[in-house]
Amino acid sequence: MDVKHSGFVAIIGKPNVGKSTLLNAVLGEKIAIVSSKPQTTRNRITGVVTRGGAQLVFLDTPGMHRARTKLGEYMVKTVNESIADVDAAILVVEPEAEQNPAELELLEKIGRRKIPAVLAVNKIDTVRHKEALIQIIASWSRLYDFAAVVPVSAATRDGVDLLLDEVTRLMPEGPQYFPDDTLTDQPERAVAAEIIREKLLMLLNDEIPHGTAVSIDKMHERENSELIDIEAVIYCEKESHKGIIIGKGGEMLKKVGTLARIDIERLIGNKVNLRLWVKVKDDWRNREGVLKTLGYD
Ligand SMILES: Nc1nc2c(ncn2[C@@H]2O[C@H](COP(=O)(O)OP(=O)(O)OP(=O)(O)O)[C@@H](O)[C@H]2O)c(=O)[nH]1
Ligand SMILES: [Mg+2]
Repeated sequence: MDVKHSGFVAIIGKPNVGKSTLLNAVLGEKIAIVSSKPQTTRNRITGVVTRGGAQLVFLDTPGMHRARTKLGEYMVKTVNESIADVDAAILVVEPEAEQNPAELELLEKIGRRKIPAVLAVNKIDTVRHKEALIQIIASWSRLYDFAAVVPVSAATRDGVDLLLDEVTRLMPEGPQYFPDDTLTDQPERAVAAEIIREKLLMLLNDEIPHGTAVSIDKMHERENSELIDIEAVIYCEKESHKGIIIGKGGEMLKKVGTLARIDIERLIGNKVNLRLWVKVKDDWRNREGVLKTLGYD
């Protein structure tokens, strides 16, 4: 394809507004994990769309928040670094007229850099009275000179193509950064680890999943077979959490493993033999060295 326009687009917003769901909707493929709990995304996730002579490189970012741990600081830094070198931003918000401090901080940051931005008012499938959107849009528009405002539902894909059109319009002339068929630059290992973390977020309550991290220690295709052996370690913060993650008779860990395996198989197109271990690493979210070995550096 003849790419003439291209650029990097940061997807930003407070936690849990649907940034990762939106990335997946834009790509038409699930590459970013999603959960109903805030602070799901920890790393910058890249997704590439190449169409109509343009290539857009989307950067899904962690939800902007006030960090309480070193991991939190790493996540906030990831947001700030993502904003630093993009051609455009999509600010994703709940269908609400109020802003929180993290959102105001994001607006201030993109404003200072004069980054063209599109406001995506997400979750409109939950808005009963569409007239309410007018007031919401007016409230946000007073705070920033958005290039466009698009009400969307990342969940149903309503408005997503329109959003894509608006963002494409903002792309400067530029080269093709990735081959036509590139979807993400994440290695399979990273995706597999994230899928396991998604299941932990889905199945466990409160702080426990937020205190977990997943490391893929082995990913190996068996000779003369399509089967891939994956060995992964789930790190958690306390001995008591370990017990809950494993569950009675290993039931919880089995559930996590089964759900993760199905998703990993779908993604890599091979049968997978997934083995999970659970280990305790005291207060790892505040230990620089451990964060590094877990890929948060
Ligand atoms: N009803 C509805 N729910 C949505 C929509 N988009 C996302 N959600 C839900 O909102 C929750 C958060 O979605 P995520 O995509 O993980 O949100 P995020 O902004 O990436 O969250 P962090 O990574 O924690 O910052 C999930 O339960 C999603 O299913 C939408 O358009 N409509
Ligand atoms: Mg996310």
